[in-house]
Amino acid sequence: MIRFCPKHKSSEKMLAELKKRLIKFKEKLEQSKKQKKRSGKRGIKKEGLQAVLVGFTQSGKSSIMKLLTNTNPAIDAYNFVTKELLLGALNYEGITMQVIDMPAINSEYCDFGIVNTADTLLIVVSSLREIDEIEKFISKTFGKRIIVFNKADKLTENEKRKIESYLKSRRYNFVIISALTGENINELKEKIVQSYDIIRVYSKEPGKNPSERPFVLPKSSIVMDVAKKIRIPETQIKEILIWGPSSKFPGQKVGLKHELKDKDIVEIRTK
Ligand SMILES: Nc1nc2c(ncn2[C@@H]2O[C@H](COP(=O)(O)OP(=O)(O)O)[C@@H](O)[C@H]2O)c(=O)[nH]1
Ligand SMILES: [Mg+2]
Repeated sequence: MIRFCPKHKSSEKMLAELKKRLIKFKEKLEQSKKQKKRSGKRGIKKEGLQAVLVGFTQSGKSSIMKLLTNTNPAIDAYNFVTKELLLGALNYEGITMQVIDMPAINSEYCDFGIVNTADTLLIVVSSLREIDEIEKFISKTFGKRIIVFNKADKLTENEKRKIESYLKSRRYNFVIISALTGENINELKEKIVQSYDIIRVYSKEPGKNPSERPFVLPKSSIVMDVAKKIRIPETQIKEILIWGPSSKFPGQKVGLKHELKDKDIVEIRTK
């Protein structure tokens, strides 16, 4: 429009206005370019089930990351060693989950875009007062929370009991572990799985052992959902037998609408 605007006295005002708008527009363009660069730097796509390790420096996040996943993060007695987040896969009983080792929650490197959207927060502490401190940083999160009290190897039995009863009284979902000795690491893995709204269901063929890998289904799934996963058409089904938490007795016969529970075993017999 500036180019086509007639250049004479009566259009001066209009031309000045247009030039002002052009400068503003260029500024905006520059800003949005910068923003794109910034957010593109650490674009990690959320895939499946995601847990993120949060806590202060030296609490043992990277040591736990190493135990949970196939990664090899830097672990040090220096503060703020982790400056970039690290992505790893946790394989547990046939389920694959994403775990993220996040730089210290109070450092500029902490990515709250990820912390705020994670399914599960692993709140790593080695003293009780850290919990309240961390909670100030995670008010905008919606993931389930697990307090991971680390460095249990440094505690006496008496200290452990006191910490346990405090955490119970606060109704925290917690686990007391040691990344050094590996104490309670499996309990931690189990708690991570249970924090997601999923159930594990094993299928079984007549006369055979249950499958090694479970089907991972949303909570309150029914037998029909498993039949769909195995691609057995409804009309082909003769009977359904069930073992595990949702059964009244081992090998109970149920219908397609039977609601499943975590760790159920289902046998679908066809005609
Ligand atoms: N005694 C003991 N030391 C630990 C444990 N976990 C981590 N540490 C030590 O604590 C320091 C910080 O560990 P690191 O995993 O780097 O913590 P981060 O800063 O939270 O990532 C290192 O010197 C570790 O060896 C544990 O369970 N017991
Ligand atoms: Mg670290």
